[in-house]
Amino acid sequence: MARSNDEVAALFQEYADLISITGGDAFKARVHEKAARAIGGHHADVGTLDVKGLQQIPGVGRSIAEKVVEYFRDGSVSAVEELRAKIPAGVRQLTAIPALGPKKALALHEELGISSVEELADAIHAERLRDLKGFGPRTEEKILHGIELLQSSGDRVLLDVALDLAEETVAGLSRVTGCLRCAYAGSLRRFRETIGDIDVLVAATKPMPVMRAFTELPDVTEVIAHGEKKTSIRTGKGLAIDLRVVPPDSWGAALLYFTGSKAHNIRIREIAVHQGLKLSEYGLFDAESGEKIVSATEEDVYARLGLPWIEPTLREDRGEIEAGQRGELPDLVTESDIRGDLHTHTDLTDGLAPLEEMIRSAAERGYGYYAITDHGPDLYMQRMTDERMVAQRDQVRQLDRAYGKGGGMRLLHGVELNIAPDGGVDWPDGFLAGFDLCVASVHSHFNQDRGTLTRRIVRACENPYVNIIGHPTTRILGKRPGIDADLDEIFAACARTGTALEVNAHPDRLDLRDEDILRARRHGVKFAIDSDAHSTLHLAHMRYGVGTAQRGWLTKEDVINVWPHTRLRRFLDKGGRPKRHSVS
Ligand code: DGT
Ligand code: CA
Ligand code: CA
Ligand code: ZN
Repeated sequence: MARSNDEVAALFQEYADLISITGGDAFKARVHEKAARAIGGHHADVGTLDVKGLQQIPGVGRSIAEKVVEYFRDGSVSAVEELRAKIPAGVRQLTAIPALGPKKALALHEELGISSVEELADAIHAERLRDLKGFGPRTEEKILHGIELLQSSGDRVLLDVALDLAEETVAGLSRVTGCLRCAYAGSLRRFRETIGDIDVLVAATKPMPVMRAFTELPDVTEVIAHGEKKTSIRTGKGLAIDLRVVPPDSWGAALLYFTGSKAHNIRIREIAVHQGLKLSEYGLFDAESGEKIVSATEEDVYARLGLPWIEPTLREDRGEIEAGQRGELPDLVTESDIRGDLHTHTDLTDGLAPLEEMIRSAAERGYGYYAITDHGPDLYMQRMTDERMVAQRDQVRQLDRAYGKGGGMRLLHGVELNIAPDGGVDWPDGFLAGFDLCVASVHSHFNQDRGTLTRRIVRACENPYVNIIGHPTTRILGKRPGIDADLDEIFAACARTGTALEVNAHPDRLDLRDEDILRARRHGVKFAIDSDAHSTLHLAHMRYGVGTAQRGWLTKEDVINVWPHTRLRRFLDKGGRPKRHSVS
């Protein structure tokens, strides 16, 4: 994915925020926000396009295209710089607080002179916001909660950002003469949802050439430590990378050690001690003689400890060691097992690409089936109508005939319904019966009380046409906490009604999260790992969903979009719901 697209997208998003903060034209702000999304999801690197080429991107007009060119020519955009100069950086920082929009941020600055997150927290505690219009005790509470969320995500970054950087780093170091093996380890290899720092491991007899090449990588902004065994750098995005170079013979032991987790390492070291052995990043040794026993591969080390090789995504000391000892490790779902994507959008609603482009990209991924699930009419601003939906369905049916030929990719026409505050959805049963599948998601009223929220989602599960609960907790990492509902009651309802829970693969969401997946699985729930793609690029997010599913111990049997088309269809039938017509 082109990093320059992300940069430009972030710049225009900031510009839109700045326009709003300064009380500028709301329409202009929206136009730039839309352009930010379009550029972020564009398949080609915008740094390589000229004004004309840029204008081919939907939502990008002449003035925006010129700003993009200016950015790559001068390294900045004067219109953005002008607005930046008007607003103290602290006020812009305020808008990063979930629950605090640009308008409120500006009011706080103008009325109370607040210009940093710390000053805001102090002002709330001193009850100085009470007299301000539009800031009740409930708003204060929400802001404080938002500050907490912002600070707890601290300096950790999202999985996709870290993975892109790690893959570039590994590719760069692998080219250095003398680098025999190179891989990333740490939380990234375990696919944790956020990453503190990247850990890279190299096997080489002479460490210094690799260490030097590492400090000279293009993105390095600071060398934090530079040595024979370990070198640490900081990169442009603030993310740090630790590099360890080990002798080739220690590769397996080192990879095991630096993959972690710490809790997993401690457990296997205990097992070693019980057997009169000593385990370190250099190998497994006899505790008394100090003689090395094994160290070359992870398999060797695990085997000597009486364990099968354990998938990195399981290494959290959540029972994987005991399961390994009993020979009962789960046969985890992998990305190549995924036969299709069951939650995706087109430009009929808020997606960026037209139907045919999305379908073509899905076919290129080798899928056996693919569902289009644009938003229903109840979601604010989506302008969906019955006619548009039916027209899309006709198109999908036609494309299905073309793509499905000779065992190709089957197309399912679906919808992402909006779960209303009372648990109802956009359409009555008669209309829903025309869809091949329905995803249903919560998109508003996140703050209902626990009982209401629980009943709301349970009612959606009980709808005979709802097949998948989309992004079930609605959390956005670092921005919005998950809803406060009784998840166990929801999981039980899913199992009872034959409704799958989504593992939303978008790196901002990863919802359900690993621990909730583990809990849901115990209820016997089935899952759908979906990209929720709003552009062709997002289809590739699937890998983050699969990693998260693995962390939740999911097997092929648990995941409905691993199943063959006919078995999937049976599941979608929810035990014989009334159908308008059958397509299979
Ligand atoms: P992060 O960076 O916060 O996302 O999480 P990790 O797991 O990548 O942690 P990090 O970078 O501090 O260390 C990488 C691995 O090195 C960690 O997963 C396990 C191993 N490790 C680090 N410190 C210790 C330790 O004190 N004891 C043991 N047994 N292993 C450690
Ligand atoms: Ca790390
Ligand atoms: Ca580290
Ligand atoms: Zn969606």
